[in-house]
Amino acid sequence: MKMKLVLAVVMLGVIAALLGACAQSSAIPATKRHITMTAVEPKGGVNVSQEAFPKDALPGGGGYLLKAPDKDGRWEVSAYRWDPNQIIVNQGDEVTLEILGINGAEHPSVIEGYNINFNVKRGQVTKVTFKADKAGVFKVTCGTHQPSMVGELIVMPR
Ligand SMILES: [Cu+2]
Repeated sequence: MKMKLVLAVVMLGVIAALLGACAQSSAIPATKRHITMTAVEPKGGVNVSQEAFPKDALPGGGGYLLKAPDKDGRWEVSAYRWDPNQIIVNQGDEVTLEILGINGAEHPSVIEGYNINFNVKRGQVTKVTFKADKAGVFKVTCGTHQPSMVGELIVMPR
């Protein structure tokens, strides 16, 4: 009986803490956000004498690259990515994404749901500025490098 009472008190404490955390997050005022990102292509490689070349092809779409062994037996694998891949803002924030192209000639892209189109070119910074007025999860999709170059814009509701 005593054990159940202790458990109930602990549970109430946890619920109160969670409610407090929720109340705090909704109290964050809208603010200007400046987030730097990069378009990158992390790569790994090895010699067939150490690791066999994979038998299965990777999914198509331009995002994954699997290079067959060269004359010396070295093979490589890479994927195009946004870094970071998830951006979390609060509804009402004025957001600027500052995106540098490092790998890949260009990345014609869209923030779905916001219908914002932009292009990131190697060696150049692309700035995408918008008001995050719609809450939800929105894909940030590069049309050239699928399925790997899809990020998420997460807009937390007020
Ligand atoms: Cu791309």
